[in-house]
Amino acid sequence: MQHLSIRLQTGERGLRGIFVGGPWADLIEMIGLAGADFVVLDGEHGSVWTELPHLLRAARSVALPALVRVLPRRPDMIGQVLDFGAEGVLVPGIRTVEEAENALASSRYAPDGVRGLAFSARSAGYGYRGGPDYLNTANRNVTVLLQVETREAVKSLPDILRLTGLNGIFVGPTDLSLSYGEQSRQTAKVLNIIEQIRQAAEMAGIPWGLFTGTPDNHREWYDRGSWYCATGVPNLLRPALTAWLERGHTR
Ligand code: 3PY
Ligand code: MG
Repeated sequence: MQHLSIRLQTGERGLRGIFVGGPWADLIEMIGLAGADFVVLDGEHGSVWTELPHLLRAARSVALPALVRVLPRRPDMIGQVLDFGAEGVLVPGIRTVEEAENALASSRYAPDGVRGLAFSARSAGYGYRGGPDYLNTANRNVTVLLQVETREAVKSLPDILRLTGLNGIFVGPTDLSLSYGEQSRQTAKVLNIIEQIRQAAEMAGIPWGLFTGTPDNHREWYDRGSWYCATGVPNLLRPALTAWLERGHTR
């Protein structure tokens, strides 16, 4: 399985991800077999926690890189999900450079960070793949995407983009719109802010991407050079359910 961090380092763009909010191992396998580039197991707004280790196994079985979205301002959760075998983390709700630094440091072992080490963890093959080889590659292979979805993060963006170890930023248009007093992620104001974020990331040479609700929306950002976009299972299912329920059922 090629690590997401390596694909991004080589400058690959247009990666496609799916957020999965429930404990559905079969669905994760389907998403991998369908050819998605990564999956985000949503521990912020979803109910994945009880099954997380099994969901990560399902992703691994179809060579699908899995990021876990942890809770905001809970850097202690980061090492835990990485120990379970997550490929990386998506960190929501970042507001300040310090919060961004904490998230990055929690994702990497010393000397790059402060992640706690246990070779007995699944990430180190329960000790079978531990030792220097593991330590030398773990920091490089992990993917840490920080969400830019608050007004404060937009203000701190130039400093956040300079942080060592940042694999990319991920815009959360929904929270961003709320943070700017808007009630839709499609307003001119919100789109303008996302465009400013895009330009700042491009100038800094940092991968950027965002949550896209519809295929058209996805295509638009893909054409603008997004490194990755992701949507959620409900966004995929709603139109399919409506179409199936309505087609051929006119009473
Ligand atoms: C948002 O739009 O706020 C998100 O976090 C999408 O993942
Ligand atoms: Mg959000």
